[in-house]
Amino acid sequence: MKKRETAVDFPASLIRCLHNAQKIVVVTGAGISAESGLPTFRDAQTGLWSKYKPEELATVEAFKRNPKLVWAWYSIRRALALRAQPNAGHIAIAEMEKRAPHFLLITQNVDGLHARSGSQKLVELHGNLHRAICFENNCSSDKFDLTNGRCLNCGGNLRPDVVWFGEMLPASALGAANRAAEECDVFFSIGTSSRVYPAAELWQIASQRGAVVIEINKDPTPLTPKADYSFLGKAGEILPLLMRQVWGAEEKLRN
Ligand code: BJW
Repeated sequence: MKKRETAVDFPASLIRCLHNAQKIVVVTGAGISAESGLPTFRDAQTGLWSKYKPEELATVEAFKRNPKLVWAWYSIRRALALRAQPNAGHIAIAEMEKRAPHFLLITQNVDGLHARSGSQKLVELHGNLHRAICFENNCSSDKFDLTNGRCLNCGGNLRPDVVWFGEMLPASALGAANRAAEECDVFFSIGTSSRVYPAAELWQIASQRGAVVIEINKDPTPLTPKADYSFLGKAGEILPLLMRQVWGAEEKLRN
């Protein structure tokens, strides 16, 4: 690691680098939505769900074993996501898109909060939990009973349109993410444990191609010691401060 700063101590070299950046890539994970009240993926589950590990629910095997259980878990998360509001971190990233000459936001999240905060140049690597697909056949979505997770066309189970462990990521999304990581000059990793591949490879691709890698995360990750700049703290607090210092005060970014 070349440098480590506290949350409010942004060095002049970083401010200059962001001012001059031509292509900025931002990768986010569950931590960016934590301040909107959504549990991160590896947070301990609470209540009814405390006996299940998310890693064990997000697989085809788990779904085949107990489709009702997995559908119920996603139904609760869908309802939570719909009730949640984008936070200052989401909004700062949407503002960054407007300032950078070229920009791409690559999210591992399936909650839809980035799009709701105004991000447009957005790739959803792991799908979106607000969409469903027929698990048995390629049936059309106008015959889905979303309440009970049934396809009314073939009678089969519905599953959320997300990427589970062991499944391939959508080729176009992954292709766009890889290309952007190869071409960017600044790469942000925000609110992700950087443990799930291929997303966890993107910062390595960017770094090998000479990009400046900046991490903003509450806890240290495998990326932390390798990042050019690492800020340990909440994205919803650090990002608006950084945005104001780099691109000037903006009404939207005020707390
Ligand atoms: C804050 C904060 C605040 C809190 N502010 N920060 C290479 C090596 C080893 C294994 C593999 C490999 N390549 C592929 C694999 C297998 C596997 C994998 O990666 N396994 C690892 C666990 C080792 N990958 C796959 O299977 C992928 N498919 C694939 O590669 O296909 C080809 C292939 C198949 C088979 C074999 C080999 C190749 C698919 C991965 C799909 C991941 N899907 C999930 C579920 C999506 C649907 C859902 O949400 O339910 O995606 S799993 C889960 O993890 C979810 C997340 O998007 C993803 C990443 O988690 P994330 O976002 O980082 O969350 P957390 O909770 O881990 O971290 C949150 C962080 O935020 C923490 O660090 C906090 O500190 C921080 N935080 N509050 C800032 N306020």
